[in-house]
Amino acid sequence: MRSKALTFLTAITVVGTSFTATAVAAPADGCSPNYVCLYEHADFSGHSIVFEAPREVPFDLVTLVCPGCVSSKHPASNGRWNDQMSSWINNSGTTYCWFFDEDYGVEGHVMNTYSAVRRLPDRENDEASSLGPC
Ligand SMILES: [Ca+2]
Repeated sequence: MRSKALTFLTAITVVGTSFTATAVAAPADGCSPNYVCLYEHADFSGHSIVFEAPREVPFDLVTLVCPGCVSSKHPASNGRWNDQMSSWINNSGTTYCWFFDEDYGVEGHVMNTYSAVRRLPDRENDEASSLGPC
């Protein structure tokens, strides 16, 4: 599993060219070196938002707008990054953690260096509200 993720990251670093810290339209086809990339949908699809590591902000997903983002689990979060993340890539040397609640609250989940999750389990899908180095 880990080797597959690393192989994937190697492949996508060649094509990754987005360096913005704002939401961008699909398709999100890569995550540049030294960036953490969050995706609205599984398989690194839908809207995406990227953060350069190890920057601390903006990690409060509750306040970040995501025009067009739709959460089937939490409709009240439509249009924001709160409760949207379904897949992620950490293409940096910094370990991050994402949390169910804002301000790094409730149930942290480790996002290891140079790794990716293509599809969060149902229980964790559309739940991330904050993240940061950990
Ligand atoms: Ca989602």
